[in-house]
Amino acid sequence: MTLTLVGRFRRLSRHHLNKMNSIVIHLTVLVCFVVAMATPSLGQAKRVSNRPGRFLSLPNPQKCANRPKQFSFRGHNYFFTGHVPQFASRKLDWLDGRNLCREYCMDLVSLETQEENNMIFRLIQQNDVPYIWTSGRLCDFKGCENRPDLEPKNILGWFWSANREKISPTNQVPPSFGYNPWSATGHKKQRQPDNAEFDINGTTESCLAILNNVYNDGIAWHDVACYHEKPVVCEDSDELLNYVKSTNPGLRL
Ligand SMILES: *[C@@H]1O[C@H](CO)[C@@H](O)[C@H](O)[C@H]1NC(C)=O
Ligand SMILES: [Ca+2]
Repeated sequence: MTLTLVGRFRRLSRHHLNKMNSIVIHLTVLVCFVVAMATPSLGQAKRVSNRPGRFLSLPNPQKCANRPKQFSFRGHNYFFTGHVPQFASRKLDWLDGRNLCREYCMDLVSLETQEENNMIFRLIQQNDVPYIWTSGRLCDFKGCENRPDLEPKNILGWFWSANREKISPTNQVPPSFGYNPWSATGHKKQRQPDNAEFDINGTTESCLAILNNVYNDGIAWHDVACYHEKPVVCEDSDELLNYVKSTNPGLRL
């Protein structure tokens, strides 16, 4: 059963990756700085306008070698900021959350399978965590235009920024899942993603958070404006680990 699901997921991933070839090329370059740049252009500048241009952080080899490893899944290590003494009270906006993880050769968690999603839902439930950020991101920044394959954006425009893998159509049960992880309700009493804050004051809900029963809806995925501050779960980034490994021979990661 597990093997079947794994095989099915791998095939699917490859299929996705094929479809993703062009977006990967764009995103590899673009995600590196446009996501950072996109924040102000999405109307979220008010809260961060006193900060200079924001960019993705580079990994710190020492931090990578000593990164917190609280639990692991399929060869990746993870940590929850709430359980790291020095970060226990930290709440970060989405980009700062990515950057905290990235210094440790990690990135915000990506939830490509039900098994991994259940593991994170359990962490949230057992520790009564109100919400966390994931690496999920709406492709609504520069470089995402003229992409019929990403339309309509609210259904087909989501991806995991940590590895640039596409997220299944938001209105369907993802292939490796037995349920749709997006909440069936929210601020507008509609299925997520609902881009609700845009209707309130024009701020796009471009980032994927897991909320714990905020709308009496259990633990579920929501699109949320990226400036909100939340604790995060970091997950090993193969890309950053490989980069630090190749530039620091002998370093034990
Ligand atoms: C938009 O509305 C939300 C929810 O009321 C509020 O928290 C946020 O500060 C507002 N943003 C702006 C830019 O006015
Ligand atoms: Ca929402």
